[in-house]
Amino acid sequence: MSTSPERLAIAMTIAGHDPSGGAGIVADLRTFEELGIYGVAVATSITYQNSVGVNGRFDLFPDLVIGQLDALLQDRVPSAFKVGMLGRTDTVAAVAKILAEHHSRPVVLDPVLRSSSGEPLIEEGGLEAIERMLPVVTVVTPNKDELTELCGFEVFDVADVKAAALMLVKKGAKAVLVTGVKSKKGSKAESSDVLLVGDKYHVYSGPWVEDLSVHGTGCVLSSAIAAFLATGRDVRTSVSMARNFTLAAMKNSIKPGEGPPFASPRGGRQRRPKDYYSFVTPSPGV
Ligand code: PXL
Repeated sequence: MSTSPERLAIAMTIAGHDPSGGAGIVADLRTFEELGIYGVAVATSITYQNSVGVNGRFDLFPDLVIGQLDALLQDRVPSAFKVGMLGRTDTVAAVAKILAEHHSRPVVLDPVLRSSSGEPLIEEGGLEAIERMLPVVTVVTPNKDELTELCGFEVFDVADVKAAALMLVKKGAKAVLVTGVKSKKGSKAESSDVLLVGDKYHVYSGPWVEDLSVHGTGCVLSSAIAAFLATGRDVRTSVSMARNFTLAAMKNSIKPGEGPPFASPRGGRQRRPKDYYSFVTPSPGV
């Protein structure tokens, strides 16, 4: 029997569309699905990209974004929201206003400013609008570069990151997860993620892998946190489980194009009858 509508956990992503599926709403929906959560998706921008890079983008007008969002919310309020690329500054404000009306549901914000290949994914002025959104945010997940832009000073080590994360909590976020901070343990380089929940810090460290340029990790991580929050888990548990999920997605990355590999939400788990099919030359006609 199917899960009754009242009991079905739903997660909503509000983010850009990356047609190659490496990032954006496609990667978010794959993540929700893998974690047993029914996903719904509001597109904020159509990006023109493949695995190599971003050719361009068209940011949807706020009315188009809010139209999608309102339709979904009139039917059912999701158990958790994930917010990613928003494109336009006025879209950031419009989305923040609606989320404020649903403040009993957790919101994970991935403050997307640029693509992995360095193209801007938000209008000028968007950064300030994202900062104003923090009071409705449960967990904000900047990488080191996004954190630098959000807090206005360069962050180098775990101590700087802790101070910068505290600034974001003071601006209203309930928790901050900073990813990809390079630190040293003896002579070995480490990659650390720093979580600040309320006034408590948690540092997760692993070996630094120099050439680990896997695309879509930020999208998978933030969606996985939203998916675990949607099941009623607390922030610390959700972040910890989502980190493990994302590490598996990175280790089992997939390379569907000429550019860097993509994080694979399936994370090496087998699918029957077999994994992705190999390409065969299709025969013409029937
Ligand atoms: O990886 C950040 C990101 C997020 N969202 C969308 C993107 C990208 C990177 O390209 O296209 C839609």
